[in-house]
Amino acid sequence: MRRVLGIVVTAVLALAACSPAAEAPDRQGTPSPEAPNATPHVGVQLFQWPWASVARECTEVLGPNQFAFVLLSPAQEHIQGDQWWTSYQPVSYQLESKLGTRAGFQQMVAACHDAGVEVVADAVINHMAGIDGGTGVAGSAFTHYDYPGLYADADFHHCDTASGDIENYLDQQQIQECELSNLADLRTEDAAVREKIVAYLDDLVGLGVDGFRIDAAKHMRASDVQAIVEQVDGDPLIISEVIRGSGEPVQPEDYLDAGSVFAFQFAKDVSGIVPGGAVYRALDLVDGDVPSEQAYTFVTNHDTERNRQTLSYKDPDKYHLANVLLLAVPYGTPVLYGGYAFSDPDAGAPQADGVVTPVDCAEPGAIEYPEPGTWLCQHRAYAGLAQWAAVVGDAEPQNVWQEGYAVAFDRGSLGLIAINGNSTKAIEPELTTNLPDGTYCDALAPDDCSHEVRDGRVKVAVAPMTAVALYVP
Ligand code: ARE
Ligand code: CA
Repeated sequence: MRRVLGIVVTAVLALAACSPAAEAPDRQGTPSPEAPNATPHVGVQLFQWPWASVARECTEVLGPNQFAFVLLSPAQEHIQGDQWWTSYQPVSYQLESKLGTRAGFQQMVAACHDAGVEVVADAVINHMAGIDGGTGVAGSAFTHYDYPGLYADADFHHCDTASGDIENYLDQQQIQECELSNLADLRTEDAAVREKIVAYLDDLVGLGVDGFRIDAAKHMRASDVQAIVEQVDGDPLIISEVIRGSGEPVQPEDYLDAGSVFAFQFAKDVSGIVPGGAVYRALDLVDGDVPSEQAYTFVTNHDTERNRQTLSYKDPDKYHLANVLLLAVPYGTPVLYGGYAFSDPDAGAPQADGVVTPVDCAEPGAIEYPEPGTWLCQHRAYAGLAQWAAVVGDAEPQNVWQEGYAVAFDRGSLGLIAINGNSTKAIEPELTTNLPDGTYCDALAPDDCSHEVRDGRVKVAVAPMTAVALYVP
């Protein structure tokens, strides 16, 4: 589907290129008949958001701002506990969790689709729970290797490291057949296990889910992941989570036959470029380690914001510019992030009686040091830039300008962005641009419509650690 959209944008750009500048809109918000069709491609991970809140976000924010998809937290029944990571310890494949009920899930998918937003579920299929036993949040009793009606002891690997855990990431067999933090490791090579997993994923597809994040994909053979996803109904988008570890025998590229992968390398690179002041190197980011069409790029996810391997809301200015770069450069499919503030990395989202309470977003950027448990909704600050990204599509950077720690470029003839990575000095360059003459608003500050393009030139004032993004609406 995304490939088809790619063709559409190319056609639209070809048309736009033919339309004389004089016919272009001269004010943002009053598109002319020649205004381009936008191609949404930006997604957002709404970490630990309950289904009802996701539904509302799709309707009120994501759809209207041209977000393409939302990535959910796991939907299946899980162990009890206040920590967020209970979501990653499945107990059964019933869609009853701290994030909502099966009916709520179904309503959420429908609401998102009505708003034009696709839904990507988080599929935890490498393992079941990591504790000795208990009762899941929907009432299913289990022990470590026994999930009545689903899996029994023979469905799990029992590897021979001393702890039963992965102890050496240089050993492929350990990575894939030992336990990741004591999590009961499914024999994903067995037909009977695959059948159960496929039935679970088919159930989600039946509810309208458009794609899957494959959690801990590194810990399943790439051939297992491929065999499983090939059996799933329809043609869902597949994004495998395979963190590149240097020298490790299992790497993201091994999973490209099964679909796409998360681009952890991009997250690390962008998190290195911004604090080092090398924002001018923005366009180097397009040389990613996996092909652009199969790379899902991000600045942070729920793991890296906790282990500090990438920038996060805890680095306000730098995180902001990293998110700008994420959407500005033509590499991969960007995934923004919306989570909650925390001081204890284990702390779950605000909840009552084991159920996450409705999301109440803080004003974007309003609080520098938010209280733990504050819903940050970081993605909302980029709603305008998501529209910018939808309009520029996959157009190449042109008219690249660079000075000190700042960089600016057009994306084709429909959008321009200027990014100032200097932490103390404002800039005000006069740039050459392909944008048609007119008055433009800043996608990052929609109330600022002071930007005048005349004869292919535009002067933009950019404060330290901020950006200005203009586009043809
Ligand atoms: C929790 C407790 C553990 C306890 C376990 C079982 O923290 O102490 O033993 O429960 O009771 C999440 C949390 C874990 C949590 C788990 C289950 O992060 O803390 O364990 O849920 O509740 C590797 C994997 C990668 C994985 C990361 C975390 O390759 O797939 O570790 N990421 C996904 C999710 C996580 C989730 C899981 C997988 C499990 O995104 O949120 O765990 O479903 C190098 C290697 C990487 C390795 C990385 C970290 O970089 O190259 O491969 O990532 O180190 O170890
Ligand atoms: Ca495994």
